[in-house]
Amino acid sequence: MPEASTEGRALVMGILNVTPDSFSDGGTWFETESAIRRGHEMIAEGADIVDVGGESSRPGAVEVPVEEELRRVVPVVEALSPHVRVSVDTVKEPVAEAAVAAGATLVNDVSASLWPVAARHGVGWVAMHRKGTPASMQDDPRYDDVVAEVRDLLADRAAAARGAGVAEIWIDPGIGFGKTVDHNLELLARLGVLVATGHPVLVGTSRKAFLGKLAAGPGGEPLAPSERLPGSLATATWALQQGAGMVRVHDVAATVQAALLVGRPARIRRDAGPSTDTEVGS
Ligand code: HH2
Repeated sequence: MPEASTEGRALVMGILNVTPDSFSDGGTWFETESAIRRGHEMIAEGADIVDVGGESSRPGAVEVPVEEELRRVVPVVEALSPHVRVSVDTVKEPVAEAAVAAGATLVNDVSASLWPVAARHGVGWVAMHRKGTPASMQDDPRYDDVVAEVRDLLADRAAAARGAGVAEIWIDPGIGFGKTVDHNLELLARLGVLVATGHPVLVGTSRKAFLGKLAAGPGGEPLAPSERLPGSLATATWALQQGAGMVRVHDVAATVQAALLVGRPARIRRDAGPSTDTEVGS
């Protein structure tokens, strides 16, 4: 199971939304040709996996009919899968099936319910936690203990998938899916609880709303998605340092650069003792 790239860093999954309405890149890669071009760009930037999605899961998103989702996703998966590992971001079984037939080898499933598809075809599966549906999930979500609830659901689903014969299972806390800012922060703070399940952990914080709110400060105007790169990098780096094996991001080049650094200072100190290098700015 691929939990590290050939460079010894954690994996970076690049987000490719072939949608008109995704919260950050909606409309940008909606045409098949521009989506394929963006996929190749992400490969050049170092993406280990390209995650192709044809339906937004942002709060309030409108459901896309199967035929339309297939039209968006399948040609892009077909074009990219000879060049890079491709995952399909869908909650619909027929779309997952068609994407796998077109070359996807990982089903990225925000509903944590499509493991039978992965089992049937011998591909990997990402189980993400969410509470509610896009229509309602941000209406006052509540938990007794968000970390325990997320861990228990994901561990149950992963056990079912393992029992069905799925060999590669990732778990994902589902940052922003039925969670307040504090829930997201608690999940990040105690990510080790998910890592301790023994399943590889995927985390997606990229450009999400809580980063815009936190950066604005109390009473401030939330930052737009395009202004959230610093928070995206900080939280991706944090997640990798806590033991996540993969991060899902819009900004592939910057994240690959950050991921290369994770754990490196500690390794250098351990291997070589204190540095005497005083070089500055070069
Ligand atoms: N977040 C989004 C979509 N899919 N999959 C996983 N495994 N983890 C996530 O955190 C996750 C996900 C939402 O982000 P995005 O795809 O950028 O937006 P939209 O749903 O509006 O297309």
